[in-house]
Amino acid sequence: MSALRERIQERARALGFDAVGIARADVPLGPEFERYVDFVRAGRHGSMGYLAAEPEARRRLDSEAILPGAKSVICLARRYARTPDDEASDPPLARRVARYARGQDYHNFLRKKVRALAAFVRTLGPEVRARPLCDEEPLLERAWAARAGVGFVGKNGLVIIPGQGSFVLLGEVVTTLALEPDQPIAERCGSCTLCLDACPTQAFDAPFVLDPRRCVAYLTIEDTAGDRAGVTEHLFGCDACQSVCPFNKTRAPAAPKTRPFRPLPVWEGLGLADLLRLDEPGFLALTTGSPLRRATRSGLARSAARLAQAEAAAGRATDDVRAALALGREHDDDIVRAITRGASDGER
Ligand code: B12
Ligand code: SF4
Ligand code: SF4
Repeated sequence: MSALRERIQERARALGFDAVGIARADVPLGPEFERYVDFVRAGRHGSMGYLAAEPEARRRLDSEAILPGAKSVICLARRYARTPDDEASDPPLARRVARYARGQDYHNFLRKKVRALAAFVRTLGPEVRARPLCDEEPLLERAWAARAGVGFVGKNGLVIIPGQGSFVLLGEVVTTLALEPDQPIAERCGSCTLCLDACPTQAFDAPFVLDPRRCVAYLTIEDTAGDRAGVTEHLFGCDACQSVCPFNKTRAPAAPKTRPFRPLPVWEGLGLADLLRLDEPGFLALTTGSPLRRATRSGLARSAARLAQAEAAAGRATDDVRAALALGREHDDDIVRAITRGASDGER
């Protein structure tokens, strides 16, 4: 069994994964699932209705929804932190976007790698089944990664890998192959509360307990019907609770490893007004291959309008901000119009 483990770990690293851990898939989650149940009961999923669906799949991986007969889950992490030198040249508007989303949509290339590992696992025994998973299936990826010892869940709710940080994306291969599991690692936050204090919208009800309905990532990505009240600095997603974390002060990987996460060429020279000028074909062209597609055209326009409003209120009404506010007042989305009509042009 340990020879198989080593071969899997070796292949995962060759595919570019930075951490690999194995957990038993035939033992359901316990307290982690109870937390999920509390989460849904409290309505914390907000408009993310999919989070409340298929609860059984979130408890166990050897279910109909994931993989009947599953014995092991291979949990994978891929880093996306870039060096400060590399980030220094990011276009201004791209800096208002969470680091994971400035470049290519990670789902496309990460899924290919998770699929490649699943294909390899299938060769390791007769009739071995293996299912690749990455982000979209109804499972608690962080809870499984923590059980597999990939890292620990920090007070900011993110999986942190000691020595590598939390700027990582997770994926899994669930398989019928029985593999020796890894041990979970202890939580190491200690008395630190930097992430809780840095959250711009006070989205944590308690350490480890996030209310997504107040999280900038929810407000700017998932809540496509909302008006983004309270968002002042972010266009899409947020990194505040990770940027301050001491575990992220570790050296970032250099290019080419992080190349897919460098801002796409479309960011060059792009301003807020450009986002408020987009028609549907323009939005589709701008967001080709980018995670920003998820925000929708009106959602992105609302975030741009909030940014323009906040910049003007702070006395930073550049030509771009003024043009964005003017375009917003004529926008076809009523919430964009409402945000920008209430904004002054910032002349002080
Ligand atoms: C929906 C979702 C969101 C929502 C809701 C997040 C939430 N907290 O529920 C929103 C849009 C807000 C969001 C934001 C972000 N997300 Co998100 N998101 C997801 C998704 C699709 C489902 C999460 C889910 O099931 N939530 C329900 C709750 C109950 O589960 P959970 O948050 O995973 O919490 C578990 C553990 O944290 C742990 N836990 C919870 N409380 C406690 C308490 C203690 C004491 C302990 C020890 C453990 C513990 O147990 C919980 C389950 O029992 C996952 C992918 C997936 N399928 O898992 C990605 C995922 C969690 N997101 C990810 C990322 C990168 C982000 C952002 C950083 C993006 C950004 N830069 O803007 C932010 C981070 C916000 C934050 N501080 O958590 C990564 C996280 C990688 C990592 N290192 O952990 C994931 C895993 C996607 C991926 N495949 O890589 N996300
Ligand atoms: S991503 Fe931003 S808004 Fe969301 S919990 Fe972290 S710091 Fe708060
Ligand atoms: S900032 Fe501090 S409390 Fe928050 S996750 Fe990092 S170590 Fe833990």
